[in-house]
Amino acid sequence: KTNTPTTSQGAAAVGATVRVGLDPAALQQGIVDHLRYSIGQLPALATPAHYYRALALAVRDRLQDRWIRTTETYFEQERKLACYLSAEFLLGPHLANNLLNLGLEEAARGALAALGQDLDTIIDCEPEPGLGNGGLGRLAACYLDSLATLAYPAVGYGIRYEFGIFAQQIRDGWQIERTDKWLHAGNPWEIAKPDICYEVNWGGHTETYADEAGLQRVRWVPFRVVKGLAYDTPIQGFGVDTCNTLRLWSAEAVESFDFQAFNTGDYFEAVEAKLRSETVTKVLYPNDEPAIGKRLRLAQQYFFVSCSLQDMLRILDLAGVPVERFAERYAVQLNDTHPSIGVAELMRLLIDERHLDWDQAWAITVAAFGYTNHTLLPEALETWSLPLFRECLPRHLEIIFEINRRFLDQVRARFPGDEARVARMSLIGEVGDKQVRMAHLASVGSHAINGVAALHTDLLENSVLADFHELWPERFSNKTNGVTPRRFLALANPGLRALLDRTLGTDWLVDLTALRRLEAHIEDPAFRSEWRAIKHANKRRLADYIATQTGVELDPNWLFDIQVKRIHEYKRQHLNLLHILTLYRRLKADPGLGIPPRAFIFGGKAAPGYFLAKRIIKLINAVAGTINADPEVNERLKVAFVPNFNVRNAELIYPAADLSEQISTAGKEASGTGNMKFMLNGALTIGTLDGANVEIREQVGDENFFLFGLTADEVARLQRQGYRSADWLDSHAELRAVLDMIGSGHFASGDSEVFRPLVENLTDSDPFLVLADYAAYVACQERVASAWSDPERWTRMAILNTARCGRFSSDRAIREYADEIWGLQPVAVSAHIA
Ligand code: CR6
Repeated sequence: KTNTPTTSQGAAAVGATVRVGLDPAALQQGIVDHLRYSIGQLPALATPAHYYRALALAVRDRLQDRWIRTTETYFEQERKLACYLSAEFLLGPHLANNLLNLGLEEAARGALAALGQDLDTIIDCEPEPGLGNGGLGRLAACYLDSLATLAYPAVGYGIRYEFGIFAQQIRDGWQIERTDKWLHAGNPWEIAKPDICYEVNWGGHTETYADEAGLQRVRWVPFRVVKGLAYDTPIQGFGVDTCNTLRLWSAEAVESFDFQAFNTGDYFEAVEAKLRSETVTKVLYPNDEPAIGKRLRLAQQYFFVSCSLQDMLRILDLAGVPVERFAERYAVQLNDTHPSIGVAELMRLLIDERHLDWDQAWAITVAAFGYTNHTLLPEALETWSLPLFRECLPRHLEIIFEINRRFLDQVRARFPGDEARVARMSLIGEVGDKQVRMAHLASVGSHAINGVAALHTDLLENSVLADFHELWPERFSNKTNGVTPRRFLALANPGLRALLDRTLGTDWLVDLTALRRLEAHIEDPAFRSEWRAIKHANKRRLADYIATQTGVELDPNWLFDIQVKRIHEYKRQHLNLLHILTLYRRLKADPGLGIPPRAFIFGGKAAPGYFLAKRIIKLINAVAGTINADPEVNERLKVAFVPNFNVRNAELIYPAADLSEQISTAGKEASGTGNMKFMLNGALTIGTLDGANVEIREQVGDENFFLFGLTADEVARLQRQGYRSADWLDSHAELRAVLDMIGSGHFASGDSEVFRPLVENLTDSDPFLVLADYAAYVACQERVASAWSDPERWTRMAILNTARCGRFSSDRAIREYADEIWGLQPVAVSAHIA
């Protein structure tokens, strides 16, 4: 396949060639028309932002026939549909991606040029839909891209947050959060479907009643009802006519006015009630791996899951398929526990509303659901306090009690007399205050449970979900994460894309294992030098961006050593800093020291309430300020913090990396996906044996991966034995000196308070074993420096990284989900309307 569309445009047959033609002239006409008829802008006064909207609308027109035809095809062919339930979809800008997937890039460039506009400038006008925090949300977006590209019938279901992830500014070195008003200028990609809406109950109590047949039934009498409205976004596959749907729900008050209250004169009470309803989808919780059991978060989860399941049932009704066959028509995947209330909600819908009996409803539920776990961190495993849960979802609590009663009977039958096990496995936790354990609900209610990298699945089976694995080993499997090569190579790295197309042809775009054929070119010096030129240009591009954003000037000839990801203690940005400061001290002591010049680049957001993470950002910026201004070291070291790491600037960052920092405490990072994006773009990894690093190293071979640090087993053992970070300090004078330097206020104009909490965290408890891994990390960085000093060797290793990244395509991951969990077949869509 190539990157041009494989079928004719459907509209041709209905005589609308001019309207949605794919040639530059037709596209130009579309832009001009939208500027006039949709936007109402005089061409002479149109800004790039106006052109962005006009082009986006013209491109959406060109998706429309495919989109409708895809929906129609699924409906007609009565095929199984994958429903990916996720509280987050970190989509990133749509325009460039849709142009790529439709094969319209050159046409768009030409059409705009004819109008005196530059495509890249126009692309930069798009506000980024940041409806996610990090890896988990971006994974969902990559999976949508692969599902459509592989022609799998699928829908993404989620929340249309009015404010996505906050925009990060850096002021005086500190993170400042600004609200993300991504919908401010409208969203040309979505189509509101006000007729697709559902009522969602909240609070109140339950009652029993006898139905016409005299059977006892339960009725939920809610305290409040909110309406969920569908907003659809097209998800166009690459090189195919399949255009799937992302359906996001927005909350609205049931009545735009409470007329009762209005008539009694309580106008403001009525308006307030309306506002309360609409807060449900106002804002994304900005916590990666969250711990907080907030009522509004539960409301968000229940709201979107209920709308989605009601939608599935409605579509089944429309197709005339009896509800008993729900699981034949839907595979419902839970992206972490966030949508796991779906297990109880589907039971409620089937029993209370469709009047199925318990056993039948339960068989359907378990057959339909699959659960993906994304974390082992105990503080990130979702639980809800029982009283809160009862107050918000009284009917669901009853259902969960009944699921639990039957489940624990099963456990007792299998393991007689083992009450400790029963307590461990219960859906209700009794340690301290009682809680509902969402990971247990998801596990009991799903026929398939998976982790997101081999090591992670292994740890899941042997720790957090060990009891469940013992009971149902057949439910468990691994599905190592993947990333889409369309966005993270073709779009992000046009230089490399061109080289690959020229060298290998274009099938790597839909078969990433084709990059293996690059290995045949590794020994070609001309190829290596082309490779280096591309990397150099990418580094220039990033250096320019960093200079405009931060004022820090970086030299593209230096080693670009990059760590971008959420700021978290377990990800150990502070270990990276300790290495930088070690080099800094060594250079200060010996200015003639022969170390290769390096630019250390960081980026990432901290949860607004995460005290230590915010201090780490401040410390990075403080160290950057000191080092960059010090002529004794700044010809060998520079440090930059890229503000507001997001999908858009990620596309500039990954292709510019020489070295990818994946240095989490072993056993803590479930998979990582940034590690794969760096590899795809030819960066070498320095990393621990954690998450998907393990598999990356397997693919590239030990000699092409900079490995250091304790293994997950060693970490666990050390912590069991009682880890004392002070022991590591005593034996390492250089480490002690670095920590003293941070503590002394050296980087804070003498203020010895700001960084004290960070230093004390390391010296007193060091929960993520930063000090234990310090010496190995510094030594490993010396191996990096020595490899870097041989550019030919480095380039060989870099090419090999790209060549061996085939396994980490989201296409591979999605095929595994489809084959092994969902039982899903691709469905060819042809947009040709005969
Ligand atoms: N924070 C994991 O920590 C993984 C992604 C996607 C995470 C990360 O290692 O790559 O999910 N977990 O599987 C959660 O969000 C709970 C993440 O992004």
